Amino acid sequence: MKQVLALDLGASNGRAILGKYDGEKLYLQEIHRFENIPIEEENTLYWDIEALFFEIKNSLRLAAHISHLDSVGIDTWGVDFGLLDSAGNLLARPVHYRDRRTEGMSKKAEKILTKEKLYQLTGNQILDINTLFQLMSLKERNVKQFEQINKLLLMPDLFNYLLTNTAKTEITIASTTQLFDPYKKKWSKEILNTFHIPESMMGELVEPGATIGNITPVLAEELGIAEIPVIAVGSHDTASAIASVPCNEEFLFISSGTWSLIGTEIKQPIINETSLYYNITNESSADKTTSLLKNIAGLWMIQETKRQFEREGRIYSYSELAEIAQHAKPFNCYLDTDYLEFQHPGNIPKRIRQYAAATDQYVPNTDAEIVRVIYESLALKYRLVIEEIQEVIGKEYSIVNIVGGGAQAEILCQMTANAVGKKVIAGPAEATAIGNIIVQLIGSGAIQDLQQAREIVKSSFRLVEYQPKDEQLWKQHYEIYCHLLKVGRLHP
Ligand code: LRH
Repeated sequence: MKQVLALDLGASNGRAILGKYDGEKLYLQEIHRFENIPIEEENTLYWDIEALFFEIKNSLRLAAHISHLDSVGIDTWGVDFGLLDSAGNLLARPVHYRDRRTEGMSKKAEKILTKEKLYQLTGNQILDINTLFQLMSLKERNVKQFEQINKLLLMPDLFNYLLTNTAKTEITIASTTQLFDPYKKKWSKEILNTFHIPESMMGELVEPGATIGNITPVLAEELGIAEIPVIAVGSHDTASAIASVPCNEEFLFISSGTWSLIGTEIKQPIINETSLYYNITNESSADKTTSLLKNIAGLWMIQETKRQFEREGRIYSYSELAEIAQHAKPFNCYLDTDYLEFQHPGNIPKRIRQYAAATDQYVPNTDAEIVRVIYESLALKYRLVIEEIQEVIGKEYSIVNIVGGGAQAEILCQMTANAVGKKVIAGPAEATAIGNIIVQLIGSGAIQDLQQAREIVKSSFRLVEYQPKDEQLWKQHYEIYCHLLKVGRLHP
C-alpha cells in the first residue's frame, strides 16, 4: 500500500487528503480542512501565509500520526508568488491576485510589447492577474522592493521551499505566469528582457513528479515526523484537476471550482489568430502535454453570494441554494459572469441588481432569483467557450467531463448539459487532490502513467451522467445571450 499526502490550497479552504493506493484502487481520506481567507491590510489583499504554513505543518503532523507517508505534494491556484531576499527570507506577504493593483496592467504592458507578441511568446490568455502584470504593478508602486528580489517563487514552490529549504519552480505553475515559453518549456528570455526582469530571479524549473527535497531535519523534529520527500506535483491546481479527468480518449473538460477552466488536452500549443481572438490559454499539463483552455468565472459568484447572504443573516448550504434556485423563474436576466465588478470580493447580489438595472433587464430580487441567474449565465457562457475551443481545435466533442467541486452542483451540471447539448459526466469532485496524488504515485513508479491513472480514477470514484434536457429552449436563450454579448448590451 502506497500512502501519499496531497495538500490542496483552494480559494475558500485548504485540504489535506491522504491518498492510499493498493495497486488497484485509490482511496481518499480527508485528514484536515482549514480556512484560506485573504488578509486585507491598507487596501491590499494578501495571502495569510503564516496561518497557511501553520496549517500545512498541522496537516503533516496529523497525517503522519495516522499513517506512514511516502511523500507529500502541494498545489494551489496559478499566478501568485512570494519574493525572497538574498538571505532567503520573504520580503513581504504575497499579494492575492484578487487585489485590484493589477487592474488595467495588461493594457499598459501592451504599450511595451503588443498583445499579439505577448501571446505569441507565452500562449497565455491575457488576464490582468497574470504574474507578469503583478510584477509590473509591484515595480510601479514599490521599485525598492522590486530591486531587493533575489528569487520569485510561485505559491506552491514557496510552500515547498518553506518545507525543504530548496527553491525550485515546477513547470505547470510556471506556465500560468505569462513569463514562460510553452514550446521550449523554459522561461521566455524575450519576455524577461523586454520587461527588465532578471532571469536570475526566476526559479530553476523542474518537471511534475520530481522530488524537491526532504522536509528539513529541523522541521521534521519540530513536528515529530520523518523527513518525508516533498514532490513537485502538477502544482498548478488546474493541472492536477485535469490529470484526474476520467477519460482516455479525447475529451473536453470543465474544471469547475472558483474558476471554470474549460478546454482539452493537446500535444502541442495552439497559438494563432483565432486562439488569440478568443483569448484561449496554453498551459503545461502534468504529463508534458498542453492544456488548451479558457479561464472564465466559476463558482466564485455563488460562493461570494452565499457569504453575502450569511452576512445578512440568511444561512444556506449549497444544496439549499440550488433547491431555491430550481423554483425561481427561468431566464429572467442574463449576466456576463466575467464582468470585472463580479470578480472582486464584496456584495455580489447588490452588484447583480445594479448590473441588471444598468443593462435594462429584469432586476433579480429574491435570493432564489439571484442564484438562478448566476447558474444559468454560467451554463450559457460554458456553451460559448466550448464552441470557441471546438473552433480553435477544428473538432466537435460529444461529451463534457466536469471535475472539481462543481461536479457536485447538480443544478449546474444539468444546466450545462442542457445549454451545451452534450452528455455531461460529472466527477470526481476531489479532482485536484486526486491529480496531486496521482502525480506523486507516478513519480514513485507505483502507477505507470497518466493513462493508467485515469483508468484507476474511473474505477475508484463515483461518476454521474447528465443527459441534455429542454435543448430547444436553451438554444433559444443561448442565441439571445450571444446576441446581447455581441452588441455590448451585457456591459454596463
Ligand atoms: C484555478 C486557477 C486558474 C488560474 C487562477 C488564478 O484555481 O489556478 O487556473 O490560474 O486560479
